[in-house]
Amino acid sequence: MRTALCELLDIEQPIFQGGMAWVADASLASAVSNGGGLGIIAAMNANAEWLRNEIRRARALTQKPFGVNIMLMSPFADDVASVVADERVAVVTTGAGMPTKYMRAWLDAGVRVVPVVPSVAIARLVARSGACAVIAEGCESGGHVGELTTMTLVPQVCDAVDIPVIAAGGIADGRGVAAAFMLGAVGVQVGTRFLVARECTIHQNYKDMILAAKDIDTATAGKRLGHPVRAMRNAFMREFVRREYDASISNEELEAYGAGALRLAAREGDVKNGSVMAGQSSGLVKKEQPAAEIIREMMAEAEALLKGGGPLCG
Ligand code: TUI
Repeated sequence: MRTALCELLDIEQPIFQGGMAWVADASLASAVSNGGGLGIIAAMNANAEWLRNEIRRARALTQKPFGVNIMLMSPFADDVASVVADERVAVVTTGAGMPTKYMRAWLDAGVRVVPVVPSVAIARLVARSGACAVIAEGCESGGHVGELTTMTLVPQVCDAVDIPVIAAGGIADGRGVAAAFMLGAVGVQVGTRFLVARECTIHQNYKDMILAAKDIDTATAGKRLGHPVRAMRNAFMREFVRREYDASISNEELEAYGAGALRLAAREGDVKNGSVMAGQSSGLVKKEQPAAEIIREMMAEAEALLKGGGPLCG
């Protein structure tokens, strides 16, 4: 299913893999790119050397374009932003803030900039400062989320900007892809379903928790700190929420309690005491599959629906 996004970024299918911290490394990103989508390495809180190494590893594993995601709250954001320009990565996506101060350097290096936006106002700002597309991410997503749902955010962002819009949040099968196109998006970003891609190197316990999830098994916490995060409900989440509502605990103490929790779950497999970030679509994710198969399946389902195979088209 080719759209304007495929022409813009030289990809075969209009599907981005979300830039998930401690998850999205060269292994997953190259598998998604080899499957025809846009694989993305998450720079997360890693330093410049780690990112440069992952970029080189991805280049050895795929000839196709791939991207890097910069988490703008990272203490290494300046350093990893420079690596993206130096290495002339095809695409950079950004999250958890405004990428304004890096735009000039990226555009001068020929890097295409695709920020994640949680609102119309931020979409307008990044479009004016040189973004070639935006990812409108609804609060169904895993990790750090805004207020609006995908259903309401995507069409409002489409109306507000002249650049292509990619929908994210809650999309894990062909029905979600078809719905995103109906809302005006020309591409989708998928995180949760790629957590269980065969080439995703996270701990099996994390994958198993996603595969067993029901619709209501995720929740958000951390609003008090200004950055609510969606993750699976578990012992860590319950304790985090208890501390969040305890006025005797400072914000610094609460931040400290959350630090390292995602790594603990994703790399060490402690899915009780770690943060198992995942989206509301976890309940739709049923089996571990190669990334290329996930892409093929989602896009074939979407294409069939968009050609008139929906429940009202009998
Ligand atoms: O960034 C994400 N998802 C993430 S980042 C992350 S790591 C983290 N760890 C602890 C606390 C917070 C984050 C885990 N998941 N998604 C993209 C995203 N960007 N969602 C929301 C935004 C966003 C929010 C505000 C983008 C721009 C923005 O600008 C306004 C501002 O105030 O800067």
